[in-house]
Amino acid sequence: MREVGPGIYEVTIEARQFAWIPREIVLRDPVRVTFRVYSTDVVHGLHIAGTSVNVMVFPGYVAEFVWEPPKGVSGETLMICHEYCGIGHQLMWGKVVIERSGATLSGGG
Ligand SMILES: [Cu+2]
Repeated sequence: MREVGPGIYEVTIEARQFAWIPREIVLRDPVRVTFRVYSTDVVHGLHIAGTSVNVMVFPGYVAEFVWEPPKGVSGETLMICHEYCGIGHQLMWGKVVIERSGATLSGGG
């Protein structure tokens, strides 16, 4: 993961039975996040709970998409696998942490 500009992130995630690598992603005041997700084994599905992020991850392809987290989104959430990928599927989760430097959140936007 790298921050290429203020709030502009590029995140590469490896999916494999039964983990996301890295397991935790911390984004400070994210504006635009470009994800590149690939699988080293079978089909997986990436969903970041409570957000619109939901993408299939096929071996041999890179799933690339841009996410602009709404300003009201902050704190910790899970990234889970939503495509059954084997007997350890339910163990396949990670964490996304969004830190906001603003003093107040209106809850909107
Ligand atoms: Cu899975």
